[in-house]
Amino acid sequence: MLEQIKNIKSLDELMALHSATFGKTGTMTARLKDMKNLDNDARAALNAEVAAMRDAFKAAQEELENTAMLVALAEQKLDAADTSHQYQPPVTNGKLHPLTQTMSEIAAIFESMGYGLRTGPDIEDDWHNFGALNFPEHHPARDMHDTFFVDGGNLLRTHTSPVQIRSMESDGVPIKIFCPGATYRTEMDATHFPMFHQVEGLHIDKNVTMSDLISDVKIFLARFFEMDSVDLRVRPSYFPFTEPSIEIDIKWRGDKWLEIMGAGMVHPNVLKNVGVNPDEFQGFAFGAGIDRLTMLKYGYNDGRKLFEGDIRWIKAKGF
Ligand code: FA5
Repeated sequence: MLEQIKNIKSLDELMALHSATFGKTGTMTARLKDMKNLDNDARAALNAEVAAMRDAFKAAQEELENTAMLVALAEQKLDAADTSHQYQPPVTNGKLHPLTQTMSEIAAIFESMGYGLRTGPDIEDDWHNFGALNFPEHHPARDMHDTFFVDGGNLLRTHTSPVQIRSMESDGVPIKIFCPGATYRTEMDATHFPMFHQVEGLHIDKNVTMSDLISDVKIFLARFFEMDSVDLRVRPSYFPFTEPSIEIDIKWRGDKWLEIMGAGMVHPNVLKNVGVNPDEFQGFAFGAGIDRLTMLKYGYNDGRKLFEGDIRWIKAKGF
C-alpha cells in the first residue's frame, strides 16, 4: 500500500485512494472500527500501520502539489517584453499650467526687448515690501494692500515691486529688468485671488523718460495679445513709489477701455533708499497682473477657473 501511494502520479488519484482508505466506507476505517476486538500487540501494529500510511499520504500530497506549482510557474513565466495582456491607457499629453504658459510667453517677450529676468522671495520683510518703496509707516497707502502677515514681523509680498528694491540693492544702476512671480493679498472674488501673479518692469538709466515707458508697454501688449498695434489710455493715479503715477488702459475689442497695469516714474525717495542719486539716474517702473492678462487673452470672466483643475474647461479654452 505504501508503495502504491508513492507511485501515484496525480492529486486526484491520491485523493481517491485516500477516501477509499480513510473515508466513511474506507478499508482502513472498517479495520479501525474493529480495533476493540484486537489484542494489544495487534492494536499497536495497526496504529503503526495507520501512522505510516498517513505520513505516506502527506508526503505524496506535498510532492504532487510542489510539482503542480512548478508546472504552473513555468507556464505563467512573465515575458517582460510582451505587453499585449497589459492595460494600455489612452495616450494624452500633459501640459504646463495655463499661468505657467503665460509667464513663459511674457518672459520671452521681455527678454527679446532687452529686459533681464529677476526674482525675489515670496516672504518679504516690511522694508522691501513697503518701507523702501516709500510707503511711510502708518500711512493709509498701506491699506491699499490687504496683507497676509507671518511670524517674525514678515509678510507675504503683496506685489512684485520689492524685487525692484532687491535688484537695485544688489546690481545697482543702470538696470533694465522684469520680475514675474506670485503675490498675495487677503482678497477673494471672481477677479481677485489670495494668491495671484504680477510682472514688474524696471528701467533706470540716465535718460529714461515716460515716453520710453509707453513705447515699451505698447510693444509688450501688442506682442502678448498678438495684435498689430494697441491703443492705450493713460490716467493719473497714485502709488507711493512712483511720481508721477499712472494707470494704463488698453482699448479692448474696439469698444471698451480695460485697466491693464499701474506704472510711473520711480520716485526719487525709492532711488535714494537703494543708494542711487536721483539727480543722475531716473526711470520707470510698471506692474501688471498676470492672472488678469491671462483672463483677457483667453476670454473668461472667472479667474478662479484657473485653479480648479477642471480638465474639460482647460481643453475647451485651448490651453
Ligand atoms: C501694484 O501692485 C503696484 N506694485 C504696481 C506698480 C508697479 C505700479 C510699478 C507702479 C510701478 P496694484 O495694486 O494696482 O498695483 O496691482 C497691480 C495689478 O495686480 C492689478 O492691476 C491687478 O491686475 C492685479 N491684482 C491686484 N490684486 C489682485 C488680486 N487679489 N487678484 C488678482 N490680481 C490682482
